[in-house]
Amino acid sequence: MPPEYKAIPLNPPAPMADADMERAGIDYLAKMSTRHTVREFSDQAVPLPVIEACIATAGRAPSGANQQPWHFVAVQSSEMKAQIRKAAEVEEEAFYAGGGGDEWIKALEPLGTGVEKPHLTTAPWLIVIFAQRYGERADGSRYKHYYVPESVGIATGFLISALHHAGLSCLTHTPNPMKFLNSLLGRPKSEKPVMILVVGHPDKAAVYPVASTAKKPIREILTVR
Ligand code: IYR
Repeated sequence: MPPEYKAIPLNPPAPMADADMERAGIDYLAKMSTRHTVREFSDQAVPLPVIEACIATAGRAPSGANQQPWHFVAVQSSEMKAQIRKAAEVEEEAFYAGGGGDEWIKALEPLGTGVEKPHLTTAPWLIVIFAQRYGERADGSRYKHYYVPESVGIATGFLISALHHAGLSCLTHTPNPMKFLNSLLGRPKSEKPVMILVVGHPDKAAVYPVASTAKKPIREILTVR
């Protein structure tokens, strides 16, 4: 072992009985099956500690070489949300006017998306997720980050799951391109914005697309060898 390697005992809990494991797996499936991406949010406030706890959970995700190549900006400022909405809608206008290409725009039809993004100003929080393409030391020198998209994807999954567990809804929003978020939020050019998570309570009249209920069955997504 290299001299840098030090380890501490895991001290795992007693293994669960097979039937309890299955129950727990099925219970979690039931819980996650009630998660739906929504586009209509209530303006009801959500306290910062809730958001902090969920982002701390995202920070527990595994990552390439434990480099944790992510940064989250939680935006609650109305002015900033309005700026993000304005910039995002400019880009969506170009996208839906044909910039996205016919095939892409057609694929989105069953999901009811469009240019208008009122949720960007209604929801109490926008969490902007940045991927750190490389690391920067205090002296400004750079070091490589490994498996950045995979790591940030896993952390985002943890975050979405934590938000749902805390009783909140979210919408994964990806205006394209998103470069404007660096200057707006003062993030360095080493970071690439990958997603805006719109977070809050759903509006009482929120709906979700019928098309989104068509999940691939386990037999299609799983092969056991
Ligand atoms: N960014 C656009 C388009 C969009 C793209 C995908 I892929 C989606 O799953 C949903 C929307 C928008 O937010 O409308």
